[in-house]
Amino acid sequence: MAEIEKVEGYRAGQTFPPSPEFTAQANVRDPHIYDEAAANPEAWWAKRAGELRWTQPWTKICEWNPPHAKWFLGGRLNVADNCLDRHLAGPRRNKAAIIFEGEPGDTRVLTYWDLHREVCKFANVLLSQGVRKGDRVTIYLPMIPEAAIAMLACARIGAVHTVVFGGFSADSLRERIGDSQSKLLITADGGWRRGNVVRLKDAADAAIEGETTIEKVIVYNRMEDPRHVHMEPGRDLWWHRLMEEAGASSEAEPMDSEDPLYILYTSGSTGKPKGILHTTGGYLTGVTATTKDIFDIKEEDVYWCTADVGWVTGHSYVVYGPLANGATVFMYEGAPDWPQRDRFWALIEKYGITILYTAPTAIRAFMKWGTDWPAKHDMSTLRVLGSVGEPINPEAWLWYHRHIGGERCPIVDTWWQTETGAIMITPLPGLSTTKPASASRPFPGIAAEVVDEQGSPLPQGTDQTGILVITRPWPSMLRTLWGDDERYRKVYWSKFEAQGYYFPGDGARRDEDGDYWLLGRVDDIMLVAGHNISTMEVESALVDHPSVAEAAVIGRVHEIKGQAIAAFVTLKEGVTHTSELAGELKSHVAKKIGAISRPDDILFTAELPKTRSGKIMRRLLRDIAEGRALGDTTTLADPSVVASLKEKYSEEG
Ligand code: 6R9
Repeated sequence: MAEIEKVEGYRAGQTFPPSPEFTAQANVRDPHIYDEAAANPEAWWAKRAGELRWTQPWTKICEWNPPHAKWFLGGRLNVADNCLDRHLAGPRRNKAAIIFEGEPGDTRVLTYWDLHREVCKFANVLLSQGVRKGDRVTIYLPMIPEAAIAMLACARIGAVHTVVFGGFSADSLRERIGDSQSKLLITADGGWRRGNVVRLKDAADAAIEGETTIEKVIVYNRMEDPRHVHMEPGRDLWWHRLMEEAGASSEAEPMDSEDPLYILYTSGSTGKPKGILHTTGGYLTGVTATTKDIFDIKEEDVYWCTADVGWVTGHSYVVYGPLANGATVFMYEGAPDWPQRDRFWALIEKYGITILYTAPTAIRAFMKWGTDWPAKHDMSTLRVLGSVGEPINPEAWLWYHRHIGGERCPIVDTWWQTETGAIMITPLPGLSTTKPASASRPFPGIAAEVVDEQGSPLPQGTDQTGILVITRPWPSMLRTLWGDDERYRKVYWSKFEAQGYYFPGDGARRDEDGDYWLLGRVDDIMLVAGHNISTMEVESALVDHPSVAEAAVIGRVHEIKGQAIAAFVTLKEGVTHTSELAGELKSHVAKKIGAISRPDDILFTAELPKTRSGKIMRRLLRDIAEGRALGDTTTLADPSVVASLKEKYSEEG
């Protein structure tokens, strides 16, 4: 297992129990909840669902017709009512629901009262534009409070939102609008990114040019002068004009527990994006319970999840989970290095952020920029740190622990997917003794297993790389793929059809203690001379070297070994790449995890190809290493990165 070594001040194999002070105040401190939930998962989830406000109780907890599940059948509730109205009766009424800072430094605070009013008014705007329960609404906005307002307003009237990340192109937006058959589009004239204006309205216009299902476009005026924005008469309407006329009284639509809440597209590595469908009662139960237990949310917390609302993390852990818990959510529009590389740390100091939830890709960038940036700021308010999106390397985990968490904050490394709706494998911060790079164990009520290709469980503590499966339905699971149930069955349920297991597509191992180690996508796991080697472990060994900032490893076809290991490496600032260093890195990996894992090629690069949510696209690196034409690059943050890598590889490789 990827163990720490050679990090100053830490021992190999060191584990991190929560401090007694943390445990004493934690929302969850009784380890028996694992047993309680395992003994009767349905009863346990029903208990968690009972923490929400239902306007009609359910008559049945779960109905499982593999691969289709329904939860809390017959129950009625409204997500916006639970996130807003429910908090207005008590002291939360005047509490900050959203604290916002834009990239240029503009700030806004919306109390629960304010947010409720805005959502009610916008719900009336949607109704006035002909949106009805079940209709799809596409949201294409920057990271501003209006994104949450638009989502909650849809939920309030029962419209199904589909949020498209504001960094996506007109083509991606067109495809998602077409697939969801949305009738209304909500966008803005623009947003800020590293001092530049991202012109969302131009992309929106291009996306609906010609044949489209979109009838109306509501445009939020974020930039200076609305007169410079092209508005199509009869189709485009200003958000602020509509809001001036909208009434503030609105009844939340009592939704059936299984009514759709949203569709969110995930770009699989191949094929067209999958429209993940989430419904109402089970989803809200999952995100509410996990937010409360895993982030240890308290009334006085200022919680910051740095994900954009365009990703599932933004749906579940910026908007629905925290607001359902009545938390104060901090929202920031821009880049972490604008105007300087300490923007995040400055924000933490300024707002007294107590809980930070971010991604390994961001942490590795911070490591690369050096410790002086965080050291400049007082971050003593922080008390819980979270990680999501990719396996976190032990080096990055320890850096986060020391330089951001001041060695006092528990780290919750949370494994989950757009499809799972809510966090599935995670520490509980007051209970779990964590190990750098292990996501600990399934959240109470979640049943997971690590199996071999045949679906037989692998013993704990084995060296063999297994496949992660979820063995029972859970409330926040996707219900299907929008308009393509066949693909839903095929992608997630056909691999272990006989056993009825959900197949997430990730490799994993379980150690002697029963802790899970997530090893990346199964497609990324290499087979070198008959050995399964996880790309993640080789990457972690590389990142463990003091010169390396980030690494991406792939297996390329090799005549003799089946696959050979190619590593794409970015170096820390100020380090020059030499062939000696390449040799040193190869030996470093061999020494750390064994000669079989020694990389055959090392290629130094300034950037790695990543998706817009920061995940490394190893598929494209395989295309490069095997000299193929590049596959689909539309989801890349910066397509020029792969083009220049391809050139470099053919020169050096
Ligand atoms: C929430 C989110 C899902 C995939 C997932 C896995 C990877 C996410 C992880 C992790 C290891 C973690 N992943 N969290 N791998 N440790 N803590 O990221 O959803 O965008 O759908 O991606 O991300 O490979 O299967 P999504």
